[in-house]
Amino acid sequence: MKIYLNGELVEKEEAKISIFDHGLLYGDGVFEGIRSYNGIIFKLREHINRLFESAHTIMLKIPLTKEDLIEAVKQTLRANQLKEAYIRLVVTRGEGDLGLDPRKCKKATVFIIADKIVLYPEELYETGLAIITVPTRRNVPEALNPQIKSLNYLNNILAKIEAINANSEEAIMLNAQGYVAECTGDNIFIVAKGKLLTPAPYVGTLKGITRDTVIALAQKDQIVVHETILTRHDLFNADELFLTGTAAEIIPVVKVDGRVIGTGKPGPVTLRLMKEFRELTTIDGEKILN
Ligand code: PXG
Repeated sequence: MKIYLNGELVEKEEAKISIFDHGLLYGDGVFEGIRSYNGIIFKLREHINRLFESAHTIMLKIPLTKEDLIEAVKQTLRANQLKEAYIRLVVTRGEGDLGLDPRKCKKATVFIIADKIVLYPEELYETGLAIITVPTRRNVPEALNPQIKSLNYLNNILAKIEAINANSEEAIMLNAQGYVAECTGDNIFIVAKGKLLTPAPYVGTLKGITRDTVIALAQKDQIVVHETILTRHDLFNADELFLTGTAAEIIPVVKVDGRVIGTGKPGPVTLRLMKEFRELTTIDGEKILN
């Protein structure tokens, strides 16, 4: 496996960074998880734009232009001869000293990993997931805005541990007020009375690229979409519920905290969006070879 590290492609064993890197010492950095389908990188520009926005908010200077970074992602995929891949793009504050002061970090560290994609079993897309709400609340935007895709994932990892302890594949996280925010690595949607509803980003969610894509597909299908405030009661009484994320794509949920959602089977709107999303991944994106 070849890793892109600070402008060079190196073997995995040689891809090493300093233990003084503030990405490691403090989680000071930003990242993206991107996917390629049959040699087409899905929504690459949207991911690059979000990376630059996250970096801008934390005042981290990415030492490459957007175009250079796009080229570096393609180069990494070509070097690994991967057509179906999960791509991890990471920019850290770089090497500093033991203090928090980011001014000590003279140059950001940039690396790109292109690996095989690990998928949920296909069966789960047919039967749907049973998931739970966990006690750990999503970070409040006033402290660490979930819209920043930072290397600080401990909040989500704590929630993931609670889900694992309860034998659940995913965890629904509420915000500090008790409204539904998102899952540990996925956004949440419900279908209620023919409308598609999802928590607004100000509730405390990442503005997922898959989320944006699903909103656009639904609007094209003339489905009314609301970015709003949702309670657990809204989830329990929804007609359909599904999660969205780069790795999971669109995955139906049929049970939340023991309550059956709708008919207990993936619903028609979910199935239609899943089909349309999969079609889109075959055509919409940046070709690796060009
Ligand atoms: N919310 C959070 C908190 C995320 O980290 C999403 C939603 C979905 O966003 P996209 O842009 O992918 O539609 C994410 C991104 C994992 C894993 O291993 C998942 C993410 C990030 C890192 C690891 O499950 N998901």
